[in-house]
Amino acid sequence: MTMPLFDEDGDPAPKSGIEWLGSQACVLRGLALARADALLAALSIVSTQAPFRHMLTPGGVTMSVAMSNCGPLGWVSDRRGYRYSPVDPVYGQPWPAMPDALRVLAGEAARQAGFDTFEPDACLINRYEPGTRLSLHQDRDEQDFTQPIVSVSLGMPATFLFGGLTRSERPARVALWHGDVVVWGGVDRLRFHGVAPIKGDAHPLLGPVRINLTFRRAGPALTPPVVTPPSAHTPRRTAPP
Ligand code: MD3
Ligand code: FE
Repeated sequence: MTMPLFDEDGDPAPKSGIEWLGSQACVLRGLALARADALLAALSIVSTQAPFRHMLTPGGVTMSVAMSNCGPLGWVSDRRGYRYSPVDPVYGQPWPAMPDALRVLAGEAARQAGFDTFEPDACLINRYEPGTRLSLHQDRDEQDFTQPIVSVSLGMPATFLFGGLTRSERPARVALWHGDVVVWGGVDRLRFHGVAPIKGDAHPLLGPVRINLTFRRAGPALTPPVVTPPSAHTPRRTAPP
């Protein structure tokens, strides 16, 4: 038995499996597909509590990608710069909690890519409309570059630009479809990357929209508590006789 490459309408069959983009970067084709309904339901609740907004760049330009966040920290941009904040600046309230369905998917994806423990404290939610793009950049606002980044694509497809460690290196183009999950870490963590302008037909489930979830460890690394051994000069309390 072989898998048909096209369905009865002539559409290509969804891909599955793992594709390596770098030695520590891969696409997990369709990993989120079976869970898309649950993810979208969770996102709809989050975006009622923290609606999508167009942030200002430090240069005063309105970003074409609309954003929201969930989890302990959220990525924000304004005239003062880029940073992670525990508070949604629109309401002065903490960001909504990270739904379990999202956290569990991010952990599974990281593990499949070879990162055994990933405990994200930030989930940035990007919303693209046709014509919207994200120019080439590095993600360097996080405290710990040893932690991977997990990204989940939903809705309209996108051409992801996967560059090198310098801006001048010409990026590879990788198509990302609804349900694809990408993991980047280790030596690939600081690669330049971006998203080409979104084009094509509206998505059957989401309409003319692409949603990308980016999970990160933005704050301090989770390190085991440091145990200080008793010093030789500290008098030791002995058990009473
Ligand atoms: C490649 N978002 O929000 S995460 C972003 O489709 C962002 O919205 C993309 O880039 C989007 O900053 C997808 C992609 C990503 C994150 C970190 C990387 C790609 C990376 C680190 C190294 C190489
Ligand atoms: Fe990025």
